[in-house]
Amino acid sequence: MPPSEPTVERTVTYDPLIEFMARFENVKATSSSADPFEGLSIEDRLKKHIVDGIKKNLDRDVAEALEQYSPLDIINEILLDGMKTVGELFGAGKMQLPFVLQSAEVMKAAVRQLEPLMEKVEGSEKGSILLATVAGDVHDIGKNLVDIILSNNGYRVVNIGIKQPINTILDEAKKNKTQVIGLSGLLVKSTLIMRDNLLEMNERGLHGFPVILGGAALTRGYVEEDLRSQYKGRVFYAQDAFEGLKLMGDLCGGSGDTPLPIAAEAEEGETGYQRVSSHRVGEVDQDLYVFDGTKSDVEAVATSPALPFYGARRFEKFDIFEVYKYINPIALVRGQWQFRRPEGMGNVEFTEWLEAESGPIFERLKKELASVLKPKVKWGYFPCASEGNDLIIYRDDERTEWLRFTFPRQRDGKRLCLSDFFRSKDADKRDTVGFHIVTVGEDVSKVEKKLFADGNYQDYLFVHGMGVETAEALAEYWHKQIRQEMGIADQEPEEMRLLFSAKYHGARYSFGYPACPNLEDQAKLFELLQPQDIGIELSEEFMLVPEQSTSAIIVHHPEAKYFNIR
Ligand code: B1M
Repeated sequence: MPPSEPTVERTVTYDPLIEFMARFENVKATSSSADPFEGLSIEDRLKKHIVDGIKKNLDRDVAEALEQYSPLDIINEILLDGMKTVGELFGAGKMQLPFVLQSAEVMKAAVRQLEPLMEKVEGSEKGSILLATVAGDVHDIGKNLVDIILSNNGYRVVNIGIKQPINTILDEAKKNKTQVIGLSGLLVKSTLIMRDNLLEMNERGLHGFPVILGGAALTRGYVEEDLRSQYKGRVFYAQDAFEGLKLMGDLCGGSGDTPLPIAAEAEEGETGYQRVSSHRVGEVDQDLYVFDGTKSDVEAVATSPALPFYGARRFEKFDIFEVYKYINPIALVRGQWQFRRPEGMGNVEFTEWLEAESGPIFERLKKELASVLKPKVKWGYFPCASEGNDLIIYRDDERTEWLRFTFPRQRDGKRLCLSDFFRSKDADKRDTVGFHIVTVGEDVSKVEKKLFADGNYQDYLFVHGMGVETAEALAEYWHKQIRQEMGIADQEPEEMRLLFSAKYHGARYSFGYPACPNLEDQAKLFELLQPQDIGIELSEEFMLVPEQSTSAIIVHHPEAKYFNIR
């Protein structure tokens, strides 16, 4: 996948994080020896455990609190108050997600200590939600972060996992008597599945469930205008886990609004909002694929690289520490670990701070995951030619058509289409195209699962981030090998930040991204590369399994850059 969101032209602008990238390694954590709990009341000590995410002596302080308070009061009056402060600090930009997760870990540990001492009291929860990633979508982490934040803020969460069909979602919501349904999904297709789910709920008269939707491909407008106009119940968009928490507060009465009855008693929902919008998510017009004879100004290059070899090969003997060098620290630290600039912090200070916070974590995980991450690559080269919006792939005789990809064309502007970067079918010689698919294997998912189940939330986030960004790093690393093999390594950037900004000869485009949005094209890539022998399978919904895998078509044309299709 390209290193960041695709834009027509990629530009490198100054960012304190760029400075940070250069200094990412060799940072040591600092520690202080003073006892921060000294002189505090038991209530303040417990809150401090939560807010500062300190587990040391938590069991001792919980035991002391039990001399004065019931277990339920400790949770509701003291610990949740601490979590409320955590939420407020996060909302005000004064606390980072990894520390929120650390607080949630402490909360979970305290609740684990108290739970055996409590009778389950009906109504002791602030509210309840069924969480699922929708059918066909394998993305887990976003939904699990929502789970962590909600369950450690007093809500009952029934998390039924990924790829969940609407029947299971509704059955489980009814069986578990949850008040709200929360759906997650990162794929464009998931936005359509969410719509179908809501329509199905209308049809079954189950619009009594308010629904919260979240995930990257959604927009607030799509949910709060389009979907609201279609769902007879109430539907909300949550940009992140904390918006989910706020919505749950509103919906379940936690912040003063009228509480919801449990869904089983509320099957008849109210009529929803009637706002209409023409905004559409997840649909690429068919006519973008129809070639009307008007091409872009891109001219296929006169000399194209000779095929380094024909067909697919595999490589598995990686030094993982070499691959780590290609991890984009911004994608890891800001994208995955979600470290943000603390309020009021200047550029230089921010760079130092990020280094001190994330450097040691990165160094630790590089070592800890060295035997867990198992990089494997399958790649290959094929003769090809363009015909309108199509890219034709030939057998090794260079005449027999094997398969063809059809790409969309920009409707206006430069009218770019991926196929334009290749020689025409009518030219006297064939062009060359590369493909690759990479994975770091499935073991890292197992580690993640265990961390999540054990309540080690902060490491769960960190390890997940390392896993996916190492997969991305491997793609970056291998693309460089491919440029060398193709003989187009003539514009190699000297600095990694320029590599991450794709400042090299040619480009790699991942299916599912704007220039080649059809995820179904993964099936053709599978036909060409046969990556099953490195352990990558294609799910029915065209997702790669293991999750930490990515693929691309490699274009050698010097003008090939990322572009959007409109
Ligand atoms: Co890729 N990827 N990726 N990817 N990836 C997306 C999802 C994509 C949207 C990028 C894009 O086009 N701009 C795009 C899908 C578009 C589509 O459907 N066509 C895409 C693609 C195409 C692909 C591949 C198919 C590319 C390829 O190889 N051909 C490939 C598929 C992999 C597979 O099949 N296994 C692929 C690969 C990868 C990596 C492995 C390199 C890596 C990890 C993927 C993974 O996580 N499994 C990756 C990444 C990192 C991304 C992006 C950049 C980031 C995803 C992420 O980790 N987010 C993503 C684009 C994006 O999101 N901007 C993209 C962090 C995570 C914590 O956030 O899950 O959104 P998220 O959850 C948030 C909020 O959304 C919200 O709260 C959470 C916490 O704050 N939220 C809720 C979520 N659910 C909620 C529910 C709620 C409330 C809030 O209440 C119910």
